[in-house]
Amino acid sequence: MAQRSRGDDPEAEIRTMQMRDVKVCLLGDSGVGKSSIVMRFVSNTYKPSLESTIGASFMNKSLVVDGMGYRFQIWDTAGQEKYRALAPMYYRGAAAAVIVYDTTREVTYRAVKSWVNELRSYGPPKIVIAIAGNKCDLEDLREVNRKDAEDYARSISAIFCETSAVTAINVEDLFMAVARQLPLEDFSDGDRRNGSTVNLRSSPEQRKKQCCSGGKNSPSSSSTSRPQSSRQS
Ligand SMILES: Nc1nc2c(ncn2[C@@H]2O[C@H](COP(=O)(O)OP(=O)(O)OP(=O)(O)O)[C@@H](O)[C@H]2O)c(=O)[nH]1
Ligand SMILES: [Mg+2]
Repeated sequence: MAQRSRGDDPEAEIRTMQMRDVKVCLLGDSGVGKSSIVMRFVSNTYKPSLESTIGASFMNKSLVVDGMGYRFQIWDTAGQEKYRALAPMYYRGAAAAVIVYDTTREVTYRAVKSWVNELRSYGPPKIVIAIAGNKCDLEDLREVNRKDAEDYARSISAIFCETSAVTAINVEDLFMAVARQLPLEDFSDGDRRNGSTVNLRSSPEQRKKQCCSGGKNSPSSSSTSRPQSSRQS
Protein backbone atom coordinates (compact mmCIF):
# COMPACT_ATOMS: atom_id res chain seq x y z
CA MET A 1 0.00 0.00 0.00
CA ALA A 2 1.29 3.45 -0.87
CA GLN A 3 2.53 5.43 2.12
CA ARG A 4 0.98 8.85 2.62
CA SER A 5 3.40 11.51 3.71
CA ARG A 6 2.44 14.65 5.61
CA GLY A 7 3.38 16.61 2.51
CA ASP A 8 0.38 15.09 0.72
CA ASP A 9 -2.00 16.84 3.11
CA PRO A 10 -1.48 20.61 3.16
CA GLU A 11 -3.96 21.12 5.99
CA ALA A 12 -2.16 18.63 8.23
CA GLU A 13 1.17 20.18 7.34
CA ILE A 14 -0.11 23.61 8.35
CA ARG A 15 -1.70 22.37 11.59
CA THR A 16 1.59 21.00 12.86
CA MET A 17 3.73 23.85 11.71
CA GLN A 18 4.79 26.93 13.60
CA MET A 19 3.31 29.89 11.80
CA ARG A 20 4.57 33.39 11.39
CA ASP A 21 1.81 35.98 11.79
CA VAL A 22 1.85 38.55 9.02
CA LYS A 23 -0.44 41.56 9.13
CA VAL A 24 -1.23 42.71 5.60
CA CYS A 25 -3.52 45.54 4.53
CA LEU A 26 -5.00 46.17 1.12
CA LEU A 27 -5.26 49.76 -0.02
CA GLY A 28 -6.54 51.39 -3.19
CA ASP A 29 -9.46 53.22 -4.75
CA SER A 30 -13.01 51.96 -4.50
CA GLY A 31 -13.92 49.33 -7.07
CA VAL A 32 -10.39 48.24 -7.99
CA GLY A 33 -11.09 44.75 -6.66
CA LYS A 34 -9.45 44.59 -3.22
CA SER A 35 -12.24 42.53 -1.65
CA SER A 36 -12.41 40.31 -4.73
CA ILE A 37 -8.68 39.59 -4.51
CA VAL A 38 -9.00 38.74 -0.82
CA MET A 39 -12.00 36.50 -1.49
CA ARG A 40 -10.14 34.73 -4.27
CA PHE A 41 -7.08 34.26 -2.07
CA VAL A 42 -8.94 33.16 1.06
CA SER A 43 -11.72 31.00 -0.35
CA ASN A 44 -10.86 30.67 -4.03
CA THR A 45 -14.20 32.16 -5.02
CA TYR A 46 -15.34 35.18 -7.03
CA LYS A 47 -18.59 37.09 -6.71
CA PRO A 48 -19.35 39.47 -9.59
CA SER A 49 -21.56 41.71 -7.45
CA LEU A 50 -19.70 42.35 -4.23
CA GLU A 51 -20.87 45.21 -2.07
CA SER A 52 -18.50 48.08 -1.53
CA THR A 53 -16.63 47.58 1.75
CA ILE A 54 -17.68 49.63 4.75
CA GLY A 55 -14.77 50.64 6.98
CA ALA A 56 -12.69 47.47 6.55
CA SER A 57 -13.09 43.75 6.64
CA PHE A 58 -10.79 41.14 8.19
CA MET A 59 -9.92 37.64 7.09
CA ASN A 60 -7.07 35.29 7.67
CA LYS A 61 -5.39 32.66 5.62
CA SER A 62 -2.45 30.37 6.23
CA LEU A 63 0.02 29.54 3.54
CA VAL A 64 3.21 27.53 3.36
CA VAL A 65 5.84 29.12 1.17
CA ASP A 66 9.17 27.40 0.62
CA GLY A 67 8.62 25.29 3.74
CA MET A 68 7.80 28.24 5.99
CA GLY A 69 4.33 28.78 7.46
CA TYR A 70 2.67 32.19 7.24
CA ARG A 71 -0.63 33.18 8.80
CA PHE A 72 -1.80 36.23 6.89
CA GLN A 73 -4.07 38.55 8.86
CA ILE A 74 -5.63 40.49 6.06
CA TRP A 75 -7.25 43.88 6.49
CA ASP A 76 -9.24 44.75 3.41
CA THR A 77 -9.84 48.49 3.65
CA ALA A 78 -12.69 50.48 2.11
CA GLY A 79 -11.66 52.53 -0.91
CA GLN A 80 -14.43 55.09 -0.75
CA GLU A 81 -13.15 58.58 -0.01
CA LYS A 82 -15.25 58.92 3.14
CA TYR A 83 -13.21 56.10 4.76
CA ARG A 84 -9.82 57.43 3.67
CA ALA A 85 -8.94 58.75 7.15
CA LEU A 86 -9.33 55.27 8.65
CA ALA A 87 -6.50 53.78 6.59
CA PRO A 88 -3.69 54.48 9.14
CA MET A 89 -5.51 52.26 11.64
CA TYR A 90 -5.07 49.37 9.26
CA TYR A 91 -1.55 49.92 7.98
CA ARG A 92 -0.21 50.67 11.47
CA GLY A 93 1.85 47.66 12.56
CA ALA A 94 1.42 45.98 9.18
CA ALA A 95 4.27 43.88 7.80
CA ALA A 96 3.04 44.46 4.27
CA ALA A 97 0.67 46.60 2.23
CA VAL A 98 -0.82 45.55 -1.08
CA ILE A 99 -1.78 48.62 -3.09
CA VAL A 100 -4.31 47.70 -5.74
CA TYR A 101 -5.25 49.61 -8.87
CA ASP A 102 -7.54 48.74 -11.76
CA THR A 103 -5.67 48.22 -15.03
CA THR A 104 -8.73 49.56 -16.88
CA ARG A 105 -8.88 52.88 -14.98
CA GLU A 106 -5.84 55.16 -15.16
CA VAL A 107 -7.15 57.32 -12.32
CA THR A 108 -6.81 54.40 -9.90
CA TYR A 109 -3.16 53.95 -10.89
CA ARG A 110 -2.43 57.59 -10.02
CA ALA A 111 -3.73 56.91 -6.53
CA VAL A 112 -1.05 54.24 -6.06
CA LYS A 113 1.68 56.89 -5.87
CA SER A 114 -0.10 58.80 -3.16
CA TRP A 115 -0.50 55.57 -1.14
CA VAL A 116 3.19 54.85 -1.54
CA ASN A 117 4.07 58.35 -0.34
CA GLU A 118 1.75 58.03 2.62
CA LEU A 119 3.16 54.65 3.60
CA ARG A 120 6.72 55.91 3.27
CA SER A 121 5.90 58.94 5.46
CA TYR A 122 3.63 57.44 8.06
CA GLY A 123 3.68 53.64 7.65
CA PRO A 124 5.90 51.17 9.50
CA PRO A 125 9.53 51.74 8.41
CA LYS A 126 10.12 48.19 7.13
CA ILE A 127 6.73 47.69 5.53
CA VAL A 128 6.84 45.53 2.39
CA ILE A 129 4.93 47.17 -0.44
CA ALA A 130 3.30 45.23 -3.24
CA ILE A 131 1.51 46.86 -6.17
CA ALA A 132 -1.22 44.84 -7.87
CA GLY A 133 -2.72 45.87 -11.19
CA ASN A 134 -6.04 44.04 -10.96
CA LYS A 135 -8.60 43.11 -13.66
CA CYS A 136 -5.91 42.07 -16.12
CA ASP A 137 -8.52 39.75 -17.64
CA LEU A 138 -10.03 42.86 -19.26
CA GLU A 139 -7.18 43.33 -21.75
CA ASP A 140 -9.37 45.16 -24.30
CA LEU A 141 -10.19 47.86 -21.75
CA ARG A 142 -6.64 48.38 -20.52
CA GLU A 143 -5.66 51.97 -19.68
CA VAL A 144 -2.50 51.37 -17.65
CA ASN A 145 0.61 50.19 -19.43
CA ARG A 146 2.03 47.19 -17.66
CA LYS A 147 5.67 48.13 -18.20
CA ASP A 148 5.20 51.65 -16.79
CA ALA A 149 3.68 50.22 -13.63
CA GLU A 150 6.36 47.56 -13.38
CA ASP A 151 9.15 50.14 -13.83
CA TYR A 152 7.60 52.35 -11.18
CA ALA A 153 7.33 49.42 -8.75
CA ARG A 154 10.96 48.52 -9.39
CA SER A 155 12.03 52.13 -8.79
CA ILE A 156 10.57 51.99 -5.29
CA SER A 157 11.63 48.35 -4.64
CA ALA A 158 8.04 47.17 -4.51
CA ILE A 159 6.66 43.83 -5.60
CA PHE A 160 4.60 44.07 -8.77
CA CYS A 161 1.94 41.76 -10.15
CA GLU A 162 -0.95 42.05 -12.52
CA THR A 163 -3.80 40.03 -11.07
CA SER A 164 -7.31 38.97 -11.86
CA ALA A 165 -9.76 37.97 -9.18
CA VAL A 166 -11.91 36.53 -11.97
CA THR A 167 -9.35 34.13 -13.41
CA ALA A 168 -7.28 33.92 -10.18
CA ILE A 169 -4.12 34.69 -12.09
CA ASN A 170 -1.27 35.77 -9.79
CA VAL A 171 -3.49 36.14 -6.74
CA GLU A 172 -1.78 33.49 -4.61
CA ASP A 173 1.56 34.37 -6.16
CA LEU A 174 1.11 37.93 -4.93
CA PHE A 175 0.92 36.78 -1.31
CA MET A 176 3.74 34.31 -1.84
CA ALA A 177 5.90 37.14 -3.15
CA VAL A 178 5.01 39.19 -0.07
CA ALA A 179 6.02 36.29 2.21
CA ARG A 180 9.37 35.99 0.46
CA GLN A 181 10.04 39.69 0.80
CA LEU A 182 9.54 39.88 4.57
CA PRO A 183 12.70 40.93 6.41
CA LEU A 184 14.69 37.90 7.54
CA GLU A 185 15.61 39.43 10.86
CA ASP A 186 11.99 39.23 11.93
CA PHE A 187 12.14 35.46 11.92
CA SER A 188 12.86 34.07 15.36
CA ASP A 189 14.69 30.75 15.65
CA GLY A 190 11.35 29.19 16.48
CA ASP A 191 10.01 30.27 13.12
CA ARG A 192 12.71 28.40 11.27
CA ARG A 193 11.01 25.03 11.38
CA ASN A 194 11.37 22.08 9.07
CA GLY A 195 15.04 22.91 8.60
CA SER A 196 13.97 25.01 5.65
CA THR A 197 16.37 27.87 5.78
CA VAL A 198 17.38 27.44 2.16
CA ASN A 199 15.22 30.11 0.63
CA LEU A 200 15.65 32.42 3.56
CA ARG A 201 19.31 32.60 2.80
CA SER A 202 18.81 33.84 -0.72
CA SER A 203 19.63 37.48 -1.32
CA PRO A 204 16.87 40.10 -1.44
CA GLU A 205 17.59 40.47 -5.17
CA GLN A 206 17.07 36.76 -5.78
CA ARG A 207 13.92 36.77 -3.73
CA LYS A 208 12.56 39.74 -5.65
CA LYS A 209 13.03 37.86 -8.94
CA GLN A 210 10.66 35.18 -7.66
CA CYS A 211 7.81 37.71 -7.78
CA CYS A 212 4.67 36.76 -9.62
CA SER A 213 5.51 38.97 -12.60
CA GLY A 214 8.41 36.61 -13.40
CA GLY A 215 6.07 33.64 -13.42
CA LYS A 216 8.84 31.36 -12.17
CA ASN A 217 7.92 31.38 -8.53
CA SER A 218 6.09 28.20 -8.14
CA PRO A 219 7.91 26.40 -5.39
CA SER A 220 5.63 24.33 -3.23
CA SER A 221 2.90 26.11 -1.37
CA SER A 222 -0.08 24.88 0.55
CA SER A 223 -2.78 26.75 2.30
CA THR A 224 -5.76 26.83 4.57
CA SER A 225 -8.10 29.68 5.30
CA ARG A 226 -10.45 30.92 7.93
CA PRO A 227 -12.66 33.82 6.92
CA GLN A 228 -13.58 35.82 10.01
CA SER A 229 -15.81 38.70 10.84
CA SER A 230 -16.54 40.74 7.81
CA ARG A 231 -17.56 44.35 7.63
CA GLN A 232 -16.42 46.74 10.33
CA SER A 233 -17.21 50.38 10.61
N1 LIG B 1 -13.27 41.79 -14.67
C1 LIG B 1 -12.90 41.84 -13.39
N2 LIG B 1 -13.73 42.40 -12.49
C2 LIG B 1 -13.31 42.43 -11.20
C3 LIG B 1 -12.07 41.89 -10.78
N3 LIG B 1 -11.93 42.08 -9.47
C4 LIG B 1 -13.05 42.70 -9.06
N4 LIG B 1 -13.88 42.91 -10.09
C5 LIG B 1 -15.20 43.59 -10.05
O1 LIG B 1 -14.97 44.93 -9.68
C6 LIG B 1 -16.00 45.37 -8.81
C7 LIG B 1 -15.41 45.94 -7.52
O2 LIG B 1 -14.77 44.89 -6.81
P1 LIG B 1 -14.50 44.95 -5.23
O3 LIG B 1 -13.69 43.76 -4.90
O4 LIG B 1 -15.77 45.14 -4.48
O5 LIG B 1 -13.66 46.29 -5.14
P2 LIG B 1 -13.04 46.98 -3.84
O6 LIG B 1 -11.70 47.49 -4.22
O7 LIG B 1 -13.09 46.05 -2.69
O8 LIG B 1 -14.02 48.20 -3.61
P3 LIG B 1 -14.32 48.98 -2.20
O9 LIG B 1 -14.74 47.95 -1.21
O10 LIG B 1 -15.41 49.95 -2.54
O11 LIG B 1 -13.05 49.68 -1.82
C8 LIG B 1 -16.92 44.18 -8.57
O12 LIG B 1 -18.00 44.29 -9.44
C9 LIG B 1 -16.07 43.01 -8.94
O13 LIG B 1 -16.82 41.92 -9.36
C10 LIG B 1 -11.22 41.30 -11.78
O14 LIG B 1 -10.11 40.82 -11.53
N5 LIG B 1 -11.69 41.31 -13.06
MG1 LIG C 1 -14.04 46.12 -0.88
